[in-house]
Amino acid sequence: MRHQIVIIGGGPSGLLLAQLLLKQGIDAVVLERQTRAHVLGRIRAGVLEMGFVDLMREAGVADRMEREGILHDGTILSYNDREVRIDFRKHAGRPVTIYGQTEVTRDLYEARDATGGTTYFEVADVTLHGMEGDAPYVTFRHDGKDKRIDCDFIAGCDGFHGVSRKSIPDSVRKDYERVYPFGWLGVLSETPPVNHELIYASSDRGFALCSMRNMNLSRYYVQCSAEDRVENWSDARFWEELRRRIPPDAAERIVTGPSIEKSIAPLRSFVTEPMRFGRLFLCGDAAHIVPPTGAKGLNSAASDVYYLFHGLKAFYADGNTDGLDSYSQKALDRVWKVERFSWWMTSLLHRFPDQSAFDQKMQEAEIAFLSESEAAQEALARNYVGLPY
Ligand code: FAS
Ligand code: PHB
Repeated sequence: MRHQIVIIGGGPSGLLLAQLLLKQGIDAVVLERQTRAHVLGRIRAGVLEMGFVDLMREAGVADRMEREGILHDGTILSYNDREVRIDFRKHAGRPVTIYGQTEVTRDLYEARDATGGTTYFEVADVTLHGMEGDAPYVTFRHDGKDKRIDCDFIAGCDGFHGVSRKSIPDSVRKDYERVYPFGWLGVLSETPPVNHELIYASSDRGFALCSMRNMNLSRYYVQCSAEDRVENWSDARFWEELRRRIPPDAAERIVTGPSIEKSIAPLRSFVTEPMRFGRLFLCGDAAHIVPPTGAKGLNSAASDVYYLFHGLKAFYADGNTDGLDSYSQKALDRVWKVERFSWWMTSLLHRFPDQSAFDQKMQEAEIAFLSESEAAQEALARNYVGLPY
C-alpha cells in the first residue's frame, strides 16, 4: 500500500493536518490507536485562538464552530480579594472562541467521512521505518493482520504517549521538562456558566478555573495534589472547594449540579528538539506539552499543523523544500514562547506546596502590577489570544 503522507494519531493535530492536505489533493492516511468513540470521549481544551479558527475555515470545517462557538472579549484573573479583567479586544484587537476540543474533533471526523479520507482505527504495534532515507514506511497491525504503508513523509501526531517522538534516536533528540507538583481536577456539568467570561482564580486554598462549553454546559477545575484521585472527590466536595476559591460574588451565584465527567490531569511543561527527523515531522502533543493554564495545548498544535501543511503544500507543488527544512526551527520558536506564557500563568496563579512567604509576595506583586499596568495587561492579552504564526 502507498500513500503520500502517513499521519500517526487521529486527534485534532492529525485530523486537521489530514483535512488541509486533502483539500490540496495530497493523499494522507490516518492511523489511530483507539476507537473513534474513545477519541471523542476525551474532554480536553475549550479555548481556541483565532489562528486555530482560521485553519478550520481553510480546512472547510468551521461551519458549526462559527454557529455554536462563543466569542470572548476578555477574561478575569482573581488573586485572593484582588480582581483584574484582561480586555482582549482593547489590548490585542481580537477575541478567543469558546468551543470544546471534543466538538473540534467531531467536526473533523465528520468532514473526513464526507471527503473520503482513509482512517484505520484500533491499530497496534505502529512502527516507523526508513525515516532517514527517501523511502520511509510504517508497519502496524490492524484487524489481526500485519500491514505496511510506504510513503513520502510521516507526520507524528500521536500525542505525548505516542510512538513517533520515541522513534527519534536519543542521540539526536533533547527533551526539556518540568513536572508541576499538582494537577487539575476537572468537572463538566450541565449547568449555566457562573460568568459570561472565564475566571482564573487563585486563593490561599489553591487555583480554580471557571470555564464553559456552551450556555448550559460548564467546565470547572480546581488545583489538586499530584497524587490525588478522582474517587476522593464527591460532587459535593468539589462544589464546596470551588466556592471557597473563586470570588465571593461568583461563589454566591454559581449553579451546581451533578458532574457528567470528572477527571484529573497532571501538569507538565515539555518540549522535544528537534521536531523533525529526516522524513518524520512531529506535531502537537507528540512534541510539546504545556500546563493548561494558558489554554495553549491545542492552540500550539495548530501552529505546528500550519507550518507543516504549508511546507508539504510547497513540496508537492514544485519540489520546494524550504518550508520542510525550516519547519522544526519555526515551530519551536513559537512553541518556546507558548511554553513560557503557560509556565508564567501557572507559576502566578497556583500555590506550590513548598512556596515561601516571599514567593507569595512575588505573586501578589505581579498581580498588583498587572492590575495597574496597561502594558502588562497587553502582554498577557497578546499571548492569550495567540501569538502570530
Ligand atoms: P492528542 O493526544 O489529542 O491525540 C493523539 C492521538 O494519537 C490520540 O487519539 C491517541 O489515541 C493517538 N495515538 C497515540 N499513540 C498512538 C500510536 N502509537 N499509534 C496510533 N495512534 C496513537 N489543552 C488546552 O488548551 N486546554 C485544556 O484544558 C486541556 N486539557 C487537557 C487535559 C488532558 C487530560 C490532556 C491529556 C490534555 C489537555 N490539553 C488541554 C491539551 C490537549 O488539548 C492537547 O493539546 C491536544 O489534545 C493536542 O492534540 P494532539 O496533538 O492531536 O494530541
Ligand atoms: C477549558 O475550558 O477546558 C479550559 C479553558 C481555559 C484553560 C484551560 C481549560 O486555560
